[in-house]
Amino acid sequence: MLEELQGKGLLIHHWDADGISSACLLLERLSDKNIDNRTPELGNYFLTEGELDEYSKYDFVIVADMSLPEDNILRLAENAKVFIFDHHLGKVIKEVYHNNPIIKGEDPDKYPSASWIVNDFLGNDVNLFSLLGVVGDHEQNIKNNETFYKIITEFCQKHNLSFDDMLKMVHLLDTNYKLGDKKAVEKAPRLLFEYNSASGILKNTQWNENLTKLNEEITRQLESPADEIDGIIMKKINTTYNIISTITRKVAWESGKNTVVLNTGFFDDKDQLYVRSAKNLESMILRGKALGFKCGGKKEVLGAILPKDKTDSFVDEIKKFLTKN
Ligand SMILES: [Mn+2]
Repeated sequence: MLEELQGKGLLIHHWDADGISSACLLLERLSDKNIDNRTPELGNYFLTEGELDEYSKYDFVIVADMSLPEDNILRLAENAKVFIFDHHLGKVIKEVYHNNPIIKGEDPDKYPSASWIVNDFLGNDVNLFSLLGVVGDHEQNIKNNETFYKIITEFCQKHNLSFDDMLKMVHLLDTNYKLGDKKAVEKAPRLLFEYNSASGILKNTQWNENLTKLNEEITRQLESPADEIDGIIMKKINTTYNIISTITRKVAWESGKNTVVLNTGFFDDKDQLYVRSAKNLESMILRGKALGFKCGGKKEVLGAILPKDKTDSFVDEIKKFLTKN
């Protein structure tokens, strides 16, 4: 299906290890085509007007590991053939080729990453890139998925790798977006298939330097004191790095308490908010969406991007929600 594509193509992929691995697999298969790859503005789960405009010159567009809004997809489909490979929740877009087993009711445990879905579609054997996406999206938790942990373990044994090597590789890939380096994210998929091996990835000097820098910043931010109000840990940080999820996880796991982290330094005009709680946060995620914020997460995690003048009131609502019985 992809092999028959004509003209100039664009691959739009998520900025994380799964998005990069999925892009690598697609670019490898389409290496005889004229194809560019881009990730959206880091932190945006949609395309801007400028991006939509620029991307209207392509003959085909492939989207990997991202659930872009339906109106974005339909805009792209006005001029291009569009293909989506994804595993995020959302609804089927009938007008394009939409390969997302999860929204068609399949078991998410059988399709744990976009890289796995892409690899399956391409008819490849299990390989490093199909598994890096899986490890990237689930980290240690994949050990609870019997089928996939077995596949990963067998692959590692065969290639003389440990699970920690796999984790290290995804952490290295993720340094690019965590440092806010969109260009480096976009270079990564082609680098991956040039390396075509774990050792090339593990030895990438830039990514290793990035990882050291990020770890230093995370340690520094964790050392600054947090407030505790009514049993809720409230931590404010100001960093240009995209490390809020890591910070929140560490603070919450160490304290064992409901944790609210606010980063005022990532966007110029917006704040990043992250919440971890033992209380089911789904109603607050819906509340955030109803207020028009970019807001998502799962039962135990809420992430939101808030216009700076709305931050205080939404944080207050979260605090009230967490303290009421
Ligand atoms: Mn993914």
